[in-house]
Amino acid sequence: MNQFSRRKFLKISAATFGTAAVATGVGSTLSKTSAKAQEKAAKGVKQIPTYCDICFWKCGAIGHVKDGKLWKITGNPLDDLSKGRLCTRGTGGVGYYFSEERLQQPLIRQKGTERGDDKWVVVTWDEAFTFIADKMQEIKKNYGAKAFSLFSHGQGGAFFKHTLKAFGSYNEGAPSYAQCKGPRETGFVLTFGEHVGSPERVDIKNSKCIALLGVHIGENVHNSLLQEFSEAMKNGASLIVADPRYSIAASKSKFYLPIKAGTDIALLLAWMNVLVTENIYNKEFVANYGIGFEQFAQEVAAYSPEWAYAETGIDPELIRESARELAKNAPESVIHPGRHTTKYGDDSQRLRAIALVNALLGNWNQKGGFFQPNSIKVPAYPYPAYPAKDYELADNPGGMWPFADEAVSTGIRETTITEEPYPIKGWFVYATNLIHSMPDRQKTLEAIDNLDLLVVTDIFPTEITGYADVVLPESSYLERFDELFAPAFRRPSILIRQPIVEPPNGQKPAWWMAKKLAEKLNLGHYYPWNDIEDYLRTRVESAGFSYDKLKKDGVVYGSTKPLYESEGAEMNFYTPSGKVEFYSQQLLDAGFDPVPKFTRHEEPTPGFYRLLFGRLPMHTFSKTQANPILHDMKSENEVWVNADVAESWGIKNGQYIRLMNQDGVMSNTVKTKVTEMIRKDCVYLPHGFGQTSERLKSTYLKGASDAGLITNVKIDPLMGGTAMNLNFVTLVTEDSWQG
Ligand SMILES: Nc1nc2c(c(=O)[nH]1)N[C@H]1C(S)=C(S)[C@@H](COP(=O)(O)OP(=O)(O)OC[C@H]3O[C@@H](n4cnc5c(=O)[nH]c(N)nc54)[C@H](O)[C@@H]3O)O[C@H]1N2
Ligand SMILES: Nc1nc2c(c(=O)[nH]1)N[C@H]1C(S)=C(S)[C@@H](COP(=O)(O)OP(=O)(O)OC[C@H]3O[C@@H](n4cnc5c(=O)[nH]c(N)nc54)[C@H](O)[C@@H]3O)O[C@H]1N2
Ligand code: SF4
Ligand SMILES: [Mo]
Repeated sequence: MNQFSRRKFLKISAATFGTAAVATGVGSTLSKTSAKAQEKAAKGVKQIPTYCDICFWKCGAIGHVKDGKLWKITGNPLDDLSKGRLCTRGTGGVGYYFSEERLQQPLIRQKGTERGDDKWVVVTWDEAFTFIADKMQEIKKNYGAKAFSLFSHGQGGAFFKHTLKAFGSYNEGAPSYAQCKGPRETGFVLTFGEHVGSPERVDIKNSKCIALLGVHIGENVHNSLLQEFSEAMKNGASLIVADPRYSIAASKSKFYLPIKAGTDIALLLAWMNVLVTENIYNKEFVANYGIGFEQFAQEVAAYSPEWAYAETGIDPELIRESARELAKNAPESVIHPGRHTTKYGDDSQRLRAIALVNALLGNWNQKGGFFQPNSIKVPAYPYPAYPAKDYELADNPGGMWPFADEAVSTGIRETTITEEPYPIKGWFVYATNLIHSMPDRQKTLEAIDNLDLLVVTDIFPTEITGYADVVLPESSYLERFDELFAPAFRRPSILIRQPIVEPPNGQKPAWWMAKKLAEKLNLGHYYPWNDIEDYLRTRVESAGFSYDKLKKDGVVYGSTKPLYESEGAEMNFYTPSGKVEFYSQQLLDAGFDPVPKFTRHEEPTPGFYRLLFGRLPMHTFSKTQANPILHDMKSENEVWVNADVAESWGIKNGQYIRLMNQDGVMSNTVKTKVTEMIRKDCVYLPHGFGQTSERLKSTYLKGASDAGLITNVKIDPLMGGTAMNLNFVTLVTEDSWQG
């Protein structure tokens, strides 16, 4: 890194100077005083509360500006999600500011080039918005306002959504649903009538027994979750981990179940079987709140631990003992539902099975199980009404996925390709690298090919920006105000994001871009506020809180309602029956299994291994690999290969190999991690590496991409999620890829 070269240094210090002033409210006076006085005023340390954007836990944080320069970012001790500490990624977040690879100016694809040619013309903001607005009007004239879709993952997406709705465009999607937590929400809503939500409502710090099936807490780092998990471990909670890979969490477990990938439903059915047949389920909870238990009990009678052994490879005694451990500690025991649940195509049913075991433990609204979350309803800004939506949304035409309760990103992609029920001709992509986050990349490219307009807002020249017609460079979270964050958690709260430093090259925040675009579209009246702070103040004050206090503390809290039944939490279940549905009539009516069934998934042929993937503690998806600080910690991933398998191939630890999938797609070179800590029938690759944007030099072809190898996808018939653990790879050594 040469970010401290003199030129850059001057640029940074000048930039920081002005912004620290804004944040402390002395900007106007500073501008009138002498340079010397300004210098003096900039001395010392200023602390500006905000919330982190390196992942979607959105921890409360404090930006420290020392002598006018960005110094560090730490956890906000007033905030429940960070508890005063940030994770490695949160701390390293400042690297975004120092990166020299950031997008700096708006770009328009050069006339006469193809999407993906990566040939650009630098334009002014005004030129960019004129270009976009003209194109939008043309598309609207030809296809209607419905021919647009927003894809977004991040707080700033709210402003683009507002502009698009004002234009009459309601279509949207995000990979954080149909490629992530969708099946979990469906499985839980079907059973308990409520979402798990984010942050998850799991009362893990009070749990006496925790089970994790394919949830790799420790590598998956969601700050307070990890802190609470450690607290529970310290307090002697027993841990059950089912994972084909000996994860960090597995290394802390009392029971480690090296399960064959794709067979979790068999294990869950066997646990239900043990709890019911040994009569150790929570009878009071089931009697008070359950419905359909008799039919359910009959169904699970068939799934003995011996039956499950044949599917999962887990010793029947281990299945029994672990089920008894869960029961012994109930209701202070919990199966954490995980988050990234789009794995095999029957995922909503797998998550329903997880919900059902939890229901047998009787842990809903109970200490050590799931608590009843609290949130502050922050009233929307009083905007003019949007034009009526007189068309069906394009993400789930005909409601073909009847239990989807958010928009299906890959459904929009499909509609864009097929033009059924109508053409989608414009995509707005905000802070989501669709090339890396939606599986079956060819389909994404095919859909992009069918567009008349692709606008991408990002902070780096990532893969998705390469296919754009217009690229809008956003200021990073360290440099901007943003939408408020009001999580549903133990205590109801509102958090604010505010600038700590000025953007290094005049990049702009989402709210500003969305507002300017609205003005170009003659929709300026949809932004009756002039400054983002007017907007934020109006909303915070209309929720009954002091905006000034929020700015000063970074977080404000409302009054907490009871979390547990024992404290008076109401036991309402928003299912059709108003009960916990052990047997689901609504699933049966829609043509699905009322109690989950086990289905066998395709297995790898000899010489192939199931491709599993997950997280590294120091990176988030594909969005942090170019952050210079986090890049220094880990610049490429490694593929985990079982030691016996590696030996049979003659592959040594640290050797570079390639992976080739069942469809002949070959990965970039990747280092092998030869280990005993993974089953022989799978390999494991941390997600987010092997990026292919040549303009982003620090990440270009560093490591291998799981996303590139995921060409086989199954769609969850309940909610439209794309299952991604259905791909098999073989190992290719240098002599063969060269020969
Ligand atoms: N550091 C970091 N933390 C993050 C994120 C990040 O990018 N970086 N992302 C956040 C987000 S949005 C999400 S969704 C979560 C994702 O984190 P999790 O919800 O924990 O989900 P996965 O990534 O699917 O979990 C991967 C684990 O599942 C195991 N596994 C794979 N297949 C199977 C199977 O068939 N059965 C079983 N029992 N185990 C299996 C893998 O070996 C691996 O240990 O992480 C969150 N936390
Ligand atoms: N193969 C595979 N696919 C997956 C997963 C997986 O593990 N493997 N995980 C799935 C899961 S759980 C999830 S939640 C999704 C996540 O999917 P995405 O949300 O699409 O995650 P990223 O790929 O990191 O894309 C984030 C993009 O935002 C940009 N960015 C970062 N900061 C800012 C900012 O401040 N402003 C703007 N405008 N842009 C910014 C980054 O440069 C990057 O291009 O992916 C899903 N898809
Ligand atoms: S868990 Fe880490 S990366 Fe995520 S918001 Fe919190 S500090 Fe930031
Ligand atoms: Mo996710």
